[in-house]
Amino acid sequence: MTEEMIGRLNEQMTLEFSSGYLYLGFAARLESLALPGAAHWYRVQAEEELRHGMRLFEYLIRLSAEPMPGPVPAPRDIPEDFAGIADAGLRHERFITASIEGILFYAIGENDLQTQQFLQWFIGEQVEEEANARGIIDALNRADGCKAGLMLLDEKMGGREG
Ligand code: OFO
Repeated sequence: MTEEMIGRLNEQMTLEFSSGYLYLGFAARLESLALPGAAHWYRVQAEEELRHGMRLFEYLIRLSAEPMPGPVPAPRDIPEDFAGIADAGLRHERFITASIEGILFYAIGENDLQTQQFLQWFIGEQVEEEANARGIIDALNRADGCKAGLMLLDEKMGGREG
């Protein structure tokens, strides 16, 4: 594995941890907005992001490369309302998908078959991540500002298991 590849995987690992931090920021804002179910959903998502980061951590170790977690920035510009948060979540997941695809294309160029195979899991996971983010936006659109619809969505999101 090249130094460049190790650097890219380390960067992705840090991005996954950063995603978790961002979603914790979302959860905190949603608690302030009295939407505990949606806040719970993003808390669980934050834990999932930690597991994504750990997959990269363990992969680097398996290949005798040292994982080097980078600085995780404080979540900034958290939107003021739920609709803004949902949009920001989808934008973020699209950014993560593009980042993973970039590493995969690099692995293809390097004939690094192991990393190509390792990244396939993330490619599939990102389909799910984007679908979940779109699902929240769609549900909010269906509620169309109706308080009862919003409460129902909040309750449903509160049922997410870890
Ligand atoms: Fe790790 O999938 Fe979201 O960011």
